[in-house]
Amino acid sequence: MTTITSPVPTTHTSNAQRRHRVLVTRAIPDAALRELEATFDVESNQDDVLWPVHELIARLQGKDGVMTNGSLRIDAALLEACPDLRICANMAVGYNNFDVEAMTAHGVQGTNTPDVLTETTADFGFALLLATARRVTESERYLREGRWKGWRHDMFCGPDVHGATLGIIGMGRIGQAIAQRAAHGFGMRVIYHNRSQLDAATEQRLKARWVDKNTLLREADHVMLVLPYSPAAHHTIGAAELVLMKSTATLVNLARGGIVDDAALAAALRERRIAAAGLDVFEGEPSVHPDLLTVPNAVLTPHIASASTATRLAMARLAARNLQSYLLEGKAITPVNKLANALASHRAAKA
Ligand code: 8YV
Repeated sequence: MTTITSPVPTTHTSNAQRRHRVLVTRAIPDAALRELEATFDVESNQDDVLWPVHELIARLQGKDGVMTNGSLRIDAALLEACPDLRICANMAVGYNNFDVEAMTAHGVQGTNTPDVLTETTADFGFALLLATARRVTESERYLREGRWKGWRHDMFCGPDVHGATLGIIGMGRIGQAIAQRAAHGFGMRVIYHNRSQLDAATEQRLKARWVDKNTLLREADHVMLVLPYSPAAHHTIGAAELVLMKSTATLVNLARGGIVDDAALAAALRERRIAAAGLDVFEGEPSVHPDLLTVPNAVLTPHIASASTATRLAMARLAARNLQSYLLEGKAITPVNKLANALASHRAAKA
């Protein structure tokens, strides 16, 4: 059920006239919702109804802030239609759902949830890597289907993870947390590709070496994608890149749908041009390319890399704190855009 809590006067509001109004577009952990309700008049959606855009826009009228998730597009058209909006707090570290330029032009602050999900997401990177290389889900299906008749020396053999070469594309916080696990937990050789090279001390700590993308694809036994989505990152891995990979290699995509050309990947998997893939994100999700659903050598999960109970709560709390800090004190905790003059000119234009 959608609820609108009744207005309660608070000393927090700067003009002390009214409590700020906030829309939470999807269900969030109850504890985070209670924290928001202590400060704001909150319209929530704990039944997790997917609102069409016109309904979302209607609900945003009179709202100062909105908590979004990574699949809700915030663009110029929506901002035009919601002139009261001052902040969009994404409950996600990725914010490719934001048209940041349009938000800045409209004087709307954007925020995300970095750091709180780094370790949980890196854990999941390893879960997918191990499941993919060691054929965990494929062999489980075989067992459940009653096809297991006894031991064979080559049953579900796959490549080793320990001691292998891991190629990480995207060496931000999550990439570094994966490198840490790889080098220190699994004795892997880590090579990485990133726009900027890490400083020497960090490279040494992570035992990681920068290489160009093609070298990474040729040398890696396992390739892990953790770069943010941008138009420039679209199809970072397509047919041409898959050709460079070893036939025994695996590919893990933890990043965003669209970074991999899913059709090209499905063809490479079907033809065994690479050994296997582990995918948590998909082009056009929640739809999944039909060919990926039928190849046996793909481990497919529904965008759950950050889904530990504690981390999802931490993400919601950070998004809530961003709303509170910005609306009550004028300063976001983890901003993704700088408003500066844009905010002033927007306010002037509205006055
Ligand atoms: C989110 C994610 O669960 O943080 C991100 O960027 O991809 C996930 O942790 C997802 O975006 C839903 O908001």
